[in-house]
Amino acid sequence: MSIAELAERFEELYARAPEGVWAAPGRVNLIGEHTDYNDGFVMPFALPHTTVAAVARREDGVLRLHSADVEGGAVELRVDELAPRSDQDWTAYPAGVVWALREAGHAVTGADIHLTSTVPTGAGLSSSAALEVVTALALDELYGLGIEGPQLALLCRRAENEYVGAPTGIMDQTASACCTDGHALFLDTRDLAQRQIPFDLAAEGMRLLVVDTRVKHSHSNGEYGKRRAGCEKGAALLGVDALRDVAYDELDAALERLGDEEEVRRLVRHIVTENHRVERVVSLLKAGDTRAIGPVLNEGHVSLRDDFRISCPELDLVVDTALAAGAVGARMTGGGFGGSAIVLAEAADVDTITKAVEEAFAAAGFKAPRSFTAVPSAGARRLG
Ligand code: GAF
Repeated sequence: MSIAELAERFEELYARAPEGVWAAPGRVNLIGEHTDYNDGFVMPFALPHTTVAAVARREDGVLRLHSADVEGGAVELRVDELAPRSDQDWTAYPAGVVWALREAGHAVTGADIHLTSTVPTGAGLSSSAALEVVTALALDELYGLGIEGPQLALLCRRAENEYVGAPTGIMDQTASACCTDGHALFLDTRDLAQRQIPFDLAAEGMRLLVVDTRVKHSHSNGEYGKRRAGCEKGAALLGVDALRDVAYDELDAALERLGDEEEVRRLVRHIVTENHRVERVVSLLKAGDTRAIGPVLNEGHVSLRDDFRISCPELDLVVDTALAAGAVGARMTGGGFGGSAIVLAEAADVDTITKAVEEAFAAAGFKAPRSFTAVPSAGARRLG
């Protein structure tokens, strides 16, 4: 949908013109999974897929939300009655942002919002973060709040953690708010220090495929929270603030100290080795050795599958099939239990790999997967 069409539909819905149109992207994570609530490292990049919102302020305390992608009329809420809720309806994300802004002391007195999104939902590509960040950016600008990207991301995480009730880390919101075209974002989730790492696969004759297994994942099903609690238990048993504080070369000693806490040992091993993998990928990319990140991605998948235990047969099948068909590297990406896998491949092999994965899914009786080539794209911005 064009900006003009979105604005036109806004006028039909709300009988006035929007004050502006904003976009925020979904993301794919190259490496660094489940490290973001352990004060660790992550390395996502923004997708070209975005949530686009036409927005106008209101002064009467009313928040009206409408999505072109969902049946039905606008949902009307009162900003002073917003309170944490546990349903996962799409309106919880923008409403949660308004709630978080007001909790932080910003005098947001209402808004009319009409939006549409090309970010696949339930595919582990951060459609919820895109929805939060586009709302936050629009309201930040319209109300003149002057909140910078990283702070905007923190506010959106608060909406997700406290209003929606999903115990996520800071990666997705930061990726949507702060990524830049042609780069992956190396983020230290402890102090939120960022580095934009050039990531231009096309220039090297390579591609990064995203394969959506179409197994819907959900953060609220409890498994994500269980992993998080297990990591926190590990940090407590080891006497550190967060698992980030366990150095890679101290891992064996740390595992020994955990004795027969088998499950915690596995979680700790994943987090410590995953942080190390992010650092390795950063060094390899800096050295221009892009193909060498393939085996690091593969190790990441094995660690998520066997230690963190958040893969599923469909994700494993994408990874195994892609590697057998000549991929340079492959792994599941995002929160796990479904969603998407990424496949790093030579451009010339993409069709063969895509076909092999489709055939393997058909042979296994799985739903047909959906694949696309991911190009590192811009973060949240005003469109008009
Ligand atoms: C989800 C969460 F929202 C992120 O914070 C992160 O933990 C990710 O899963 C796993 O790396 O996307």
